[in-house]
Amino acid sequence: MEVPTAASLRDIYTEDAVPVQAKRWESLLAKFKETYGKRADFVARSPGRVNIIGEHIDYSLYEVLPMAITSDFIMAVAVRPADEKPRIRIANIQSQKFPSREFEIPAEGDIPIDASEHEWTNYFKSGLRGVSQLLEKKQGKHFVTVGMDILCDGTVPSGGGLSSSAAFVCTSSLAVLTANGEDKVDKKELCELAIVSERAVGVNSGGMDQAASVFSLRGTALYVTFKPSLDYTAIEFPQTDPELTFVTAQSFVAADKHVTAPVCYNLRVVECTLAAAFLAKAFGLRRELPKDSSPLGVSLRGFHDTFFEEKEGVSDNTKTSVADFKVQLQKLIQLTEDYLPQEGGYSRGDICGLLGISEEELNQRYMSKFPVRAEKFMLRQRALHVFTEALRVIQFRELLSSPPKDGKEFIKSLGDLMNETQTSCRDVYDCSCPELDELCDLARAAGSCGSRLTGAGWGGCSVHLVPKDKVDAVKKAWEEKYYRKKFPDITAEKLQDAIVVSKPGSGSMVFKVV
Ligand code: NG1
Ligand code: MG
Repeated sequence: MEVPTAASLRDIYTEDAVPVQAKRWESLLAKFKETYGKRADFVARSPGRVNIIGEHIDYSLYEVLPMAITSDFIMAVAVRPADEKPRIRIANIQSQKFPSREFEIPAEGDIPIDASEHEWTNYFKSGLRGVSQLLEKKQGKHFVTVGMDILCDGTVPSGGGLSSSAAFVCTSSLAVLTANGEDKVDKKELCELAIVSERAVGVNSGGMDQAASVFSLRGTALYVTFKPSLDYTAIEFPQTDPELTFVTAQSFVAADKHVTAPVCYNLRVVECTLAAAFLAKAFGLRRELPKDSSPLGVSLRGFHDTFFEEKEGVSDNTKTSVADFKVQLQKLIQLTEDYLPQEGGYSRGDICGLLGISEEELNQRYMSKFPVRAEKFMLRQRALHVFTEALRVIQFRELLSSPPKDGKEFIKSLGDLMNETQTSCRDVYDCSCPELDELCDLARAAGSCGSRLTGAGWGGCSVHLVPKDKVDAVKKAWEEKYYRKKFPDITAEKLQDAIVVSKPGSGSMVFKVV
């Protein structure tokens, strides 16, 4: 499975989007020529995503269901002459916000990245570093990548919960691979590389965003699995009456992970990992939790599989039927309620006591890669969210593959699951915020069947399942009761960007400039 080379923009965008995109691509290439005095060799491209269901469970290695959106990151590239020291010149169409940079590729060692600084080119560097490491491994010797001149243009709003970061990192990785002659890029390899690379920017992220950005196929959502290894299935939306539409609405509360990671995202990753270690100990599992691809190397999914292996003799849980897997999750929800009873959370002392390790060891093992700040770790709540959300994803998928005859009933059942996710994110996982809750309430009152935050939360974006005949009413409610009230000076353009009816778009591609 290779990353396709697009022959025309019609391979990438839907017919209605082609005229606008054609202008944008032409202007990118013209600006490239103006900036560097030569033509670009190719353009690499990866989209943002909206997550339909399966929030904050990718890093616990449970299945998720995102889809790519049409907003994307495009990067025009020319390879620099081979007879000079390799250097990178990188610029952005939005030059005020993202100033041009230039740096040399070191002849030895890794590309330096200062994750403590919020610098836009870090996302490029993380892709560059990832590719160097991959090619080094493949060739068995230090690999110095070629020099590149680059011009970028991204339409995924940054800090807006639609994964501009993954779009940028996936595009960068693909561009560096292509520039270095790896033009038959394997999609899975690219995706795995982008997942690990993005962690160099300071967030202990899961793999959903990169999977959606790389693998998506136009017109379908993507069911992403992480066990036994990264994989995906394209999921079609059945035709219904009324038609299913997904609408996204920005809260305009910036969810800046660089500032909030130690008390938000990275802390949740630690809490889920600690919950896995705690439960394994509480149940007296004999085996160590298996090492896996999750950010800290052990996960709730690893605990889940080991538990049923030891207690019920299930030797390969990836072969378990969907019905039995659901029963397992229900059992785990019950057991979490019994074995993680402390509603007020667990202190470092509580956790060390059970795990039989010192606080120093606890910090070293779980909190040294990225620092987190917390007195109490909410293990019960985090595990409950993860297990219930994993169950909702399975139920959502079951509904899509065998929809009830009655269209209204179908949409309502899907929507109920999305609403339950929002409740769990708000009350149990604590990753919503008043503005996101308000957008959801307003949408439901105006006819949305399912409303929830999408992406990491704490601001950013929301997603809503709205029957087509209710879309205008929902938009109007947001405009009047949210946007105009909170931002009286909002421009028509910004308002237009805030609300988007999302159509599932296609994944990463390269466009050779001829
Ligand atoms: P955002 O913040 O929307 O990019 C993040 C993670 C995902 C996933 C979601 C929550 C990164 C790059 N992405 O998405 O892996 O965990 O939160 O479901 O950190
Ligand atoms: Mg992101």
